[in-house]
Amino acid sequence: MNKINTLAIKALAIALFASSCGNSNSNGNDTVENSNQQTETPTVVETPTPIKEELPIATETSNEVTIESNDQMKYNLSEIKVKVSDPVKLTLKHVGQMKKDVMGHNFVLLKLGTDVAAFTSEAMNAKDKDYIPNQKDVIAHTKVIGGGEQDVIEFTLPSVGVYDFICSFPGHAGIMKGKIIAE
Ligand SMILES: [Cu+2]
Repeated sequence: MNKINTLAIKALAIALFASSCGNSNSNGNDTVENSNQQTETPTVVETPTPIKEELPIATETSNEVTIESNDQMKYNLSEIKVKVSDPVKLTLKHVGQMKKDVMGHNFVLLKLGTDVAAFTSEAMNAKDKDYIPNQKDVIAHTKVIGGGEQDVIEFTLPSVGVYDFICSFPGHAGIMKGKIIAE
């Protein structure tokens, strides 16, 4: 009977040892699996750079303004803030190189309430008037200039408001437009 008991104890000990080994093995496996998961490279989501379509905006109120126009048919400002009732000195520069019969630009400031679309379409047929079809809708305007040229105008806005300005050279006003805010 003693021998049998001893064998039984040995068997039990082996079983316990084996099971404890098994536990440590499975723990080890778990650790390996975890480390595998950690080393997986995360999916990189590339966000495409948005195309900048908004024009830079003049934020400071100033009655001395320079606005640039270029060969890409653009002004560099879409919003100009000025002080109402004080004279405004505005310089239009053409920083491109193209000639004025191909890429001419002007700056036409329209009175409040003007139908900009109607004025623009009339201007297309007013080449003989430097693309200013009438004076009744216009507060002030530069002449049409080509690359390397500039023109300076002075005007005073009599009342607070948001005034439209455009380039009235044919086909330009859809892009070359903005607001003067008199405050
Ligand atoms: Cu233009």
